[in-house]
Amino acid sequence: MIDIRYSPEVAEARAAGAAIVALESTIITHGMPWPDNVETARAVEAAIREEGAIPATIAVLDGALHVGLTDAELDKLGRAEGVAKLSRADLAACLATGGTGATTVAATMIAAHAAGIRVFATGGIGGVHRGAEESFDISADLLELATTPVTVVAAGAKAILDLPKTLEVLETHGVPVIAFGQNAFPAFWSRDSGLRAPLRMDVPDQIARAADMRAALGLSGGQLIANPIPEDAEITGDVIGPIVDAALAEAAARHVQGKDVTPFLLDHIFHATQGRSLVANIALVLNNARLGARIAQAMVRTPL
Ligand code: PSU
Ligand code: MN
Repeated sequence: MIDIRYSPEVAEARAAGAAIVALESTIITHGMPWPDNVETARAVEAAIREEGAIPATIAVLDGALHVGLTDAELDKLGRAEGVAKLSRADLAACLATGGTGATTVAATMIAAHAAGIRVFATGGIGGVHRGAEESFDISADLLELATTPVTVVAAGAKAILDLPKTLEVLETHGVPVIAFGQNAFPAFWSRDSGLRAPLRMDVPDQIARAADMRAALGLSGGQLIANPIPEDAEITGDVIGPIVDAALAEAAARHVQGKDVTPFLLDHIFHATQGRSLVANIALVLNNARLGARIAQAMVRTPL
């Protein structure tokens, strides 16, 4: 059995059977610059509490798997440089060697499941990168969604990815992709990717029931809830599209590869938009956290 370090708040919530929403830490260490990263992480936790659930930010600190970070731990992680980015392939090795690392969507799902947490809110998931037919770069997040029974709330996937291929891979692996409150699959900064989402639901209760039905059917894996960015924070495709293309060209020119691709692109787009991409990013993460809290409560009301 893995020794999980629960924060006092999360330990209390577990004992009380309260609704808990997991949060990833790669978004803190690799997704946003300091100090916006720590401020956003705190605001996201506060939004979950406001909605009546308890946040559990997940990370590996000095070889221990933490579910729920104290204020001091969150601050230290947010300021740290060169923190490892942990996906399914790296999590166990980091724990075994006493390392420190931030969890991606895939690793956060694994840890949340180990802690009995069924809902996880984030910004965007990894997916099939553009040019994957050459690079084979497909995020482990997609296979994790096919394997681990956690409902992940995200604002779709970024236009830095190949969205049609991302949806195809999810379909192949039997992952339900459920747009919340609209028909279109959202594209992170934009509400509409131009692609139709395979499924749609309009109330958190249905999402909770769908998770229960998967479990009852003995289906492995989770579900992806694609929650569009709030209208007032949206950056439409015609504005962000050319910026994304320029970022991709720069990444190719510098031969950025593997794990470094997503953080490189995010940083490039942040500078190219004079920070507007970050403002949108913060708004959508908050929005996803609130929906995650509502789904977690629906799951607790009528547990499996
Ligand atoms: N997409 C975003 N923001 C992020 C990430 C993805 O819009 O911060 C992070 C998440 O932690 C995600 C990871 O799980 O990048 C995917 O990385 P990769 O493509 O290397 O699997
Ligand atoms: Mn990759």
